[in-house]
Amino acid sequence: MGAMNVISTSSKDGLRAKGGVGQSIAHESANRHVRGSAIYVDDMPETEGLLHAWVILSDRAHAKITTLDLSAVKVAPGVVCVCTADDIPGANDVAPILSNEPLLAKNVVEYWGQAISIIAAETEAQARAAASLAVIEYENLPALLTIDAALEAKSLVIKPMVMVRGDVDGAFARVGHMLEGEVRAGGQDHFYLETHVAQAEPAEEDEMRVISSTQHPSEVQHIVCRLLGAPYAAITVEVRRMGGGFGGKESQASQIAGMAAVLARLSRRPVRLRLSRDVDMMMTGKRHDVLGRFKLGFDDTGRIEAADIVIAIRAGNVPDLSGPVLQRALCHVDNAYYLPNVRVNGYACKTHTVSNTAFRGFGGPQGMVVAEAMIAHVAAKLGKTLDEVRAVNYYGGEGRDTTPYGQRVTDNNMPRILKEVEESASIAARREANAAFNASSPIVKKGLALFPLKFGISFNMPTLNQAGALIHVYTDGSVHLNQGGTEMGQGLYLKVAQVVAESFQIDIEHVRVSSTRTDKVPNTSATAASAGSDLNGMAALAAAETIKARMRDVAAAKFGVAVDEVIFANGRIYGGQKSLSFAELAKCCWLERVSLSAAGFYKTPDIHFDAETCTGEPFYYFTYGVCAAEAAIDTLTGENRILRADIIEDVGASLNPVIDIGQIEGAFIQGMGWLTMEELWWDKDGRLKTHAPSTYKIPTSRDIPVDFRVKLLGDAPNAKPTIFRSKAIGEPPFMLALACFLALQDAVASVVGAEKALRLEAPATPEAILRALGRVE
Ligand code: MTE
Ligand code: LUZ
Ligand code: MOS
Repeated sequence: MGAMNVISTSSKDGLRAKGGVGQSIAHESANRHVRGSAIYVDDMPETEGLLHAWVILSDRAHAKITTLDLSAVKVAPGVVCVCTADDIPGANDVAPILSNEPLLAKNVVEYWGQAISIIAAETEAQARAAASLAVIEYENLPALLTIDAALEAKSLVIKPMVMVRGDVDGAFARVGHMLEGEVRAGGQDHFYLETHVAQAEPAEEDEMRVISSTQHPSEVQHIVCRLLGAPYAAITVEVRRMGGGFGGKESQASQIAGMAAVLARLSRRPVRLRLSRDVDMMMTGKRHDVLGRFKLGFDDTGRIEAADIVIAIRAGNVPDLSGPVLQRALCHVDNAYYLPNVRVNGYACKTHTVSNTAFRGFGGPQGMVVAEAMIAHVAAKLGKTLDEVRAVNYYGGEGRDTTPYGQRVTDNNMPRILKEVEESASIAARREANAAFNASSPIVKKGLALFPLKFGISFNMPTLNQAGALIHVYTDGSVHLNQGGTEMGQGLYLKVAQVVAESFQIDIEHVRVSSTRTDKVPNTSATAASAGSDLNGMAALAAAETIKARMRDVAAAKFGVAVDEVIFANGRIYGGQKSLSFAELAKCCWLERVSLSAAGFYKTPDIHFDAETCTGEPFYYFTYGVCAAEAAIDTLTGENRILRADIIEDVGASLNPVIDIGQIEGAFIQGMGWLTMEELWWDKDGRLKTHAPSTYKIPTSRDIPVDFRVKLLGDAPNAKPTIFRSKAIGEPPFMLALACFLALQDAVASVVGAEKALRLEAPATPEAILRALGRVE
């Protein structure tokens, strides 16, 4: 490990290998994405005997199943296999962390859209038609649908969480001002372009190959084995790419793969299951909606001395990942602010709705919604701006650098980023211009707001911060790279290939990244927590350096020079006056019987966390970013637009700037969707009514800020020795969209004043804006 941290880019005569780290290269599948030749699971040619699966869903939120009559289903045309909970060969349990989270409901259903039975038929149309013939009768049970109802009933999926630092009650007794407030933000569907899909192919005996659209092949492997009662070594899970995951395929892909695998086992035929958009939206979980309540004590400047906070998230029917999600919400309720005396009580509410799950930010966005509401409430109360209140609360200065969970904030880039955004986005001048505009514009009103982001990088369960890679160098100099991370569009395969190209100093065309497979790199973590390139990049570097050291020895002997005189540069290996191409040296190694294959492993150093007490240093480092957003609202219709957004994001020394900028743009727009337009709506019986794009509005190209300026923070290598000093990028910029919400709130405030504008709830749909304006009930 030690040696790897000091690796620098080697070059000779100023020449660099094409496609090493730091270069802006297009996504490895960009051409295939555009041409439509990138192969997703449902694009695979249909093999002989392939069956298609469908799912029978509950149409009650909470009920006893009194009759389950599948006799008509079983004899329907084309049907080969029908499976209920009782037919599952192993355990009926898909829980990722805990246990008792059924694949198929047995006796009782706990949400509208829960799977009760699965069917395999010769064609998808036959499977769907058969599903509609099921006769199911229920006896309704009382359903808890909302956070409020669950809190009242003390219905939780896991025990409450508490995080405390300092003397909260003592601090309240001392402060000059107090207030109480509340904030809510809705959930969000992942709306990946590719819905959940998997194909299971039985082989000899208990062996099976499962191709799954998953962020977590190892967990799919484990859960398929649990459902089938098979050892892990019998099942191989493979994923080439996902058409988006966004957290939705972290734990829940195992349900879909599990269904395909169970049907494949029972029918002894290959089975494909691809959910339709409607079924995907009804049957699988989303971002947790959140309720925050806080009591704050602060001084005349707005500096917060005491905070007593409740964060409640809607978990749905089972725990799934709600524990770690809530944990991350608690660990981000400080955002960029020092809270000297703070108590946070966290509740993961059990409701009779679909189990919510990981979604970009993983509780961080929910925590920050509460953080920013606290700032906004203090500002409104004191008649100050958000920025004035933030200024006295930021981390930094004597004794003000420790988070509520006890981790010190060392690498604080916030002051620098803030200053750069304030200047480059001409904040002061634009505020004045907006005030003038609002004074003369009776209907359209503008708002402007900044949002500062601090986000902790690493899985908050320390164990998960490990990764592996496997590299083969062939005798023609081409390189086969396999690593534990999955590709969901974020460019991980490319970034890791760049790392390997950099290490070997070969052009990136020579590095081939193959599908992620559990039989090549075992026991992997999900590709999540934005840590994909941090973890797998390091593991791949370790593997490459192992092979490189062997090649170096061979080259030194061949050239008759010392080992440290051998230089890998620009596709060649030099020593003394001699040189060989990378391919020639690979061939020499083979002739000398030197292995050209190696596995690499990495674990993040230094991190630790006690989930019971919510203390420790869970994050290897923090990322920072600032967004300044300007919005306009139509006060008659409530419609809104984001006119301009200026972003500077800290990605350390970027592995690939163009990919990182793409991640920022995509994440930001996705965050905008969450906070300004995407609305999940359940009826009083707990039935999701927004399960298709006709009723669920996600941002389109026309919703992009009219003027959109994204920059990477310059000259800011990670203070920690991460892979080539880069920083994670996948999730953090999602939260920058909070600037849009705050800008809309600012526009509302120009009409009704700052205190009443606090009524605005996320998503800030036209209806929500009209409600905040007091124009509708
Ligand atoms: N980008 C694309 N195009 N598609 C995705 O599904 N998922 C996001 C982010 N960026 C996602 C994406 C989420 S939730 C995470 S955690 C990271 O990518 C995971 O990949 P990384 O760790 O390699 O950044
Ligand atoms: N922790 C985290 C997790 O910070 N991010 C994740 O995606 C995650 N997934 C599972 C368990 N803990
Ligand atoms: Mo991302 S929510 O950590 O998959």
